[in-house]
Amino acid sequence: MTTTRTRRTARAAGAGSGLLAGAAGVLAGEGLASVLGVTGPVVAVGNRVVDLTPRPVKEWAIETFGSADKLVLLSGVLVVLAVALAALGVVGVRHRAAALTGLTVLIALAAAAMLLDPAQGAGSWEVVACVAVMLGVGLGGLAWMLSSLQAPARDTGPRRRSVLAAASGVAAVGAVGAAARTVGDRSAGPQSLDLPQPATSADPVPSGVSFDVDGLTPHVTPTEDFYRVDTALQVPQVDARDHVLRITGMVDRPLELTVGDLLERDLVERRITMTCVSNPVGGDLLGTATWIGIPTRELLAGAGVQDGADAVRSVSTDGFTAGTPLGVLTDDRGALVALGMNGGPLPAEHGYPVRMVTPGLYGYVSATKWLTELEVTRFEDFTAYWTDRGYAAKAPIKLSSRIDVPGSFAQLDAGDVTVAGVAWAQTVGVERVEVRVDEGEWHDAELGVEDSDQTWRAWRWVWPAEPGNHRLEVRATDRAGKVQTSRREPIAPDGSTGWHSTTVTVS
Ligand SMILES: Nc1nc2c(c(=O)[nH]1)N[C@H]1C(S)=C(S)[C@@H](COP(=O)(O)O)O[C@H]1N2
Ligand SMILES: [Mo]
Repeated sequence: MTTTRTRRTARAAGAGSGLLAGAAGVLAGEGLASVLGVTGPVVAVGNRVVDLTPRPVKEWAIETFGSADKLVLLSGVLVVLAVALAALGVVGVRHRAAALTGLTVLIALAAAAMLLDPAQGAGSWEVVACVAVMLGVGLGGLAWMLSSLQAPARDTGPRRRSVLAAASGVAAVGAVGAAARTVGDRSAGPQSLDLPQPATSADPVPSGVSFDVDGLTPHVTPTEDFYRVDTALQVPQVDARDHVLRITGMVDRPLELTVGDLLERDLVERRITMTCVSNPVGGDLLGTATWIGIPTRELLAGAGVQDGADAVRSVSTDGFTAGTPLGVLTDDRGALVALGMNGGPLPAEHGYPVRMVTPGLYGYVSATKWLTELEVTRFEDFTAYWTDRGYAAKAPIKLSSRIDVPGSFAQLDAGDVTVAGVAWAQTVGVERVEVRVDEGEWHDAELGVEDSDQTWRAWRWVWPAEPGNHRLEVRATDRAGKVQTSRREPIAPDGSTGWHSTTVTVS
């Protein structure tokens, strides 16, 4: 055996030892974390990376990877971790102390990420226990593996056996961690509650609200198709049995309401179209659901709002915060603290057990999910999750419209083609929708029967299509007489503008 070959083998064995011991440490930490119900080290590190990522990079990631962005990020964290562990193992073949110190530093970083996770109070004993386990398994495993590699090589038989013994011991501990994680994930609290019938039901959906056109967005979005926007890498799993909503700040009587307290009140049901500020022109980050909840203003009145307040800062279990104008939560638009969606309890993804739904404002300033606190305050006294990242403090939804059919680059036959879509101007109402072809004159579209000014409105127009390539454009006018602007604005700081268009080929 040449020396280079021996060295290469030693390096590979070192890298393998680092990976194996590190993986066992991470799995042990993940396993214990999931049994104890706290955020595990990998997701905690991912969450801190998200928090620290500058806005342009975040926007690029969302545009490039779409809803796979979180998977890409977690994979990135795992790849970086694997490379670091392998490198530590290689170093450890010759400098054991250096490798063990390096691993301690990695675990300390994970510990910091876990302690900073808003889902678990800093200094929680659960985090300390996970860190202890990671240190024990990771450092112990690496030391064991490295010393078995360094055992005198006079006889390769016993040495191979001791390496194998160490490797299988470390792997076994990792497997126990992985198993614990699976069990821990399954034993999360029940994800449902008994939602009573609302005392006030929503008006039935008027007939004629939509058109029978293939590809046209349905008036009420099925829950499983409803868009989702979360900053947290993992959907928070909240146990409704010990969830509390606090109403605090500039109030006469701070309140602490359990989910049971909330369910005992008279519930109302309202259809509301929610919209995300990140919806690009023509995008689908909006949806309509039937929400069941308590009027936000009743809860605030119960606490007694004091003079001088102009905002409500809402807080989520996951550390997300939003700032909503107090007036919007107390006027007649019907803002809700919601417990139900489309007839059932809120799904975990949409804020179980309780969230805000506020007509007329983009979600990031009005729709906090997994809601724990409504703090009555003043805009000048706080900032919130997205305002800290360059978005506007006040963000009413902008008048907008979208062509659902025909889709971009559709190949159509000449003759009558139905063009259809939705338009929205929440709390104002859509008065008119127009379509034009190749920048010709505008044609009035037929409007669906209005549900309410809080929901989108369907429209259609029959186009006598002639052969060629054509561009269709849409614009809406709201009930106040405002015509949707053609000016293209970006998503940040307060929502995109511009006309949606699609290009089609007719033959
Ligand atoms: N806790 C928490 N609440 C949140 C968010 C979030 O990331 N975390 N996203 C907000 C944004 S930007 C929008 S548009 C809506 C989306 O709600 P949905 O995911 O139920 O569609 O929730 C809002 N509430
Ligand atoms: Mo959003």
